[in-house]
Amino acid sequence: MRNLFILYVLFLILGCGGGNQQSGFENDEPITSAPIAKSKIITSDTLFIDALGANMSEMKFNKKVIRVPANKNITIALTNESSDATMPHNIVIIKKGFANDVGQAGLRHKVNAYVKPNDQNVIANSPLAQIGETVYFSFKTPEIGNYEFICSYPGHWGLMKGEFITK
Ligand SMILES: [Cu+2]
Repeated sequence: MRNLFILYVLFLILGCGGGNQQSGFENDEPITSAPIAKSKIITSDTLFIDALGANMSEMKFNKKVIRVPANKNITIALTNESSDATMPHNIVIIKKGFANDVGQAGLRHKVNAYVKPNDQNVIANSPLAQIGETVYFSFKTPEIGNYEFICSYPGHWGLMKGEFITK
């Protein structure tokens, strides 16, 4: 229900934006790879990330590096491509070097997608995406710098991680 509400709000916000503006992202690879079916709330500032892998040893994000403009409102759409129902994923943008701290702190906060509320080391996080699900979240990117992203689902952050760079 809460996710539906967030989607509705996003739709209201993003639905008003023009579709012709240039993307502010500079990426080594195309940002968008999403099928048309998801286009309802896609804008040029939506970044698509996939969580891949059918088991604990294969799990990973489809990007190792995310580059975005600093101080800019963006939306991340995370799709869980796993076929294993025991593999929910999220994406958490964190201060560099705090993957284990954030993961450990989130262990007791399942209701908050395994992120400790008001964790000082967390910049933004998505809800949990169950298999086949796409979750969306919007936030203002931090000032110019190097950050990290992880999945904070218990046991995942060792493999599911990457660099988050703003410039
Ligand atoms: Cu995960």
